Amino acid sequence: MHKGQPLPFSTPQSVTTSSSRLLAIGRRTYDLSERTLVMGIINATPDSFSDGGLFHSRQAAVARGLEMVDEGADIIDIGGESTRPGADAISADEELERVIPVIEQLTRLTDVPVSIDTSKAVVADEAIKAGAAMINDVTGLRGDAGMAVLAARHDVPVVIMHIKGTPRDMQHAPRYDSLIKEICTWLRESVELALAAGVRQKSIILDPGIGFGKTLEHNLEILARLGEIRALGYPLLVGPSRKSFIGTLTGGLPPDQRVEGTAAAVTACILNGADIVRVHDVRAMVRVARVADAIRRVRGEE
Ligand code: HH2
Repeated sequence: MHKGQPLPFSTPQSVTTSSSRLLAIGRRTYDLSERTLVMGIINATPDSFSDGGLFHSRQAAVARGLEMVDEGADIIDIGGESTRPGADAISADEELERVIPVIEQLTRLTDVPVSIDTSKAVVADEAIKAGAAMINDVTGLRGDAGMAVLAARHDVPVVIMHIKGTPRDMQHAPRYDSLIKEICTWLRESVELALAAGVRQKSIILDPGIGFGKTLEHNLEILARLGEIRALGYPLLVGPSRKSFIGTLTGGLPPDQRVEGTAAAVTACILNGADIVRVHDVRAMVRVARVADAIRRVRGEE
């Protein structure tokens, strides 16, 4: 098995060495000290800011998932509820109807792990039963009191993302006295909540939540100071892909024309310590990640 390929779990290669940082997701174990993982985004929604409506049909979502696998995705993240600023919440039934058939079909066709992007425990539960192997919760386990226990019960990795407010109100003039300190304190509290519920330490991944209750300046400060968040000691996931701060910085380009801006942000993420990047443009960002990883390696950092 050559470098860069996922290691099958429980083979001799997957034994932890002092320099490896292993993350087991479903049937795969990734060594985060080797390279940055690329998580491909599928929004099975009619209204997502970046690709709304494109993958609303089951067939289109599954086809895009398989395409992302070919393009080199390490994880496929499937969400059924848009979290764009001002988005309306939807019912659990509607969310389940959107995501479960896609997860069932996709996990039958690939062993690249699927993550469920939801803040509802009942959706995460059904998604895992349908084949998902990871939970991505944009409320950092605070949106649903049952989420932490559910993650512990299924013993799956969980992404704890920072958000200030709710998707409905998060962009109404967000203010921080000390941005990075407040994010770190908030994430630490969610980690405590997870551990108290029985989530294993090695299953926790942190995310500063680009665009979730943050201004343009906040997003830039987070990207520049990611190392301070990574110092909390957990793998770091960052999701800058096609977000509005990139549109603003590039003269108001619409989401589908933000690929170069996303490439710059992904490079910054990797050079500043991201372990996983969550992106729409998988083929392009896998290439970006390989170059940024090579530069990071020269600096002698994992
Ligand atoms: N961003 C979005 C959704 N989920 N999860 C994590 N962990 N980190 C993120 O930055 C993140 C996320 C928003 O982007 P997108 O999924 O493209 O849009 P929408 O929420 O409108 O579906």
